[in-house]
Amino acid sequence: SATILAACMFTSASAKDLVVGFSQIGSESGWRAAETTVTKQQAEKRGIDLKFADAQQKQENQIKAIRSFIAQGVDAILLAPVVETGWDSVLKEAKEAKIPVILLDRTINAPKDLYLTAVTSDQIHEGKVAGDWLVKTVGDKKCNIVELQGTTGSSPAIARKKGFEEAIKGHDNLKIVRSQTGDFTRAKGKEVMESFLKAENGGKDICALYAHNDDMAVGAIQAIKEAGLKPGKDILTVSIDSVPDLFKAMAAGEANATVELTPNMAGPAFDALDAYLKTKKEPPKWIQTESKLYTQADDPQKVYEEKKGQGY
Ligand code: GZL
Repeated sequence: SATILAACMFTSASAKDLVVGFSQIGSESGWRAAETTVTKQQAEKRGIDLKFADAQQKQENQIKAIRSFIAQGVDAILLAPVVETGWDSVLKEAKEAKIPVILLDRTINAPKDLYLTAVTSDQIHEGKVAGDWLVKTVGDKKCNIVELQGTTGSSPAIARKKGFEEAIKGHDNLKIVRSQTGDFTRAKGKEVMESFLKAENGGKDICALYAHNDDMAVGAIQAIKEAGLKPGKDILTVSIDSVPDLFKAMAAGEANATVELTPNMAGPAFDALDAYLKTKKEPPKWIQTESKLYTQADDPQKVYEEKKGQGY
């Protein structure tokens, strides 16, 4: 009857009444692709109408996307900021339009009143966990380290470098001999690792690789094998994200350690948004996600299978 039809229309309309714009960096890594998948799943589950924009890792595309979301009059904006700086003016426009902005997985250098909250890991801690593992693993043996940095100017690249250096400070047998950005991608990680190997006596002088994400480590592992060395044995590897392909390498003895980063930043973000829209009470400025170390002792094959179901 008309009443039932009206009721159905009302419920479906209210279920879809929250419209959220998501300015995503791109799909530079397996982790980033999983974050996109999980964010879409979380929106679907909550009946949120998600407007998705992929910036191909360019800040100007993210700024354009935010402006378009403002013009559309969305209820909220999710932003995974490719770099830390350059956001003030566009976020002021969102604030003037009374559209709350939530940061996902990276932070920015901007006044805190320009965003509602940031859902991220503690990226200094991630670097420290990685460094502490290497310190413990090499003992007092001389260990020359090469470092593949994340995207230049991004909060994870800055923080993960800082945390790792804190961990190895005071252990003079550990030294970072080469450090360069691989832009968080497999291809660039492989290319830069090839140059490190050439520059370091074919890799014979390299004891360990620290990569700011697993995708660069996976690319570097390929380069190490092509140079005739055994990754995981001749050159130890430690990286961050805990994506399935890193566990595949670990199960083959070709990778040693990874620090987990959940791809589900959107769940806590949507929960905080929901509470804020209902109560108008601001959430804390930082919602921290956990970091866990995995090594070859943690049944990597089993973890690989489990990870395949988590958006990867
Ligand atoms: C970290 C996130 C990083 C991942 C990379 O929170 O921003 O970006 O570690 C991704 O895989 O490129």
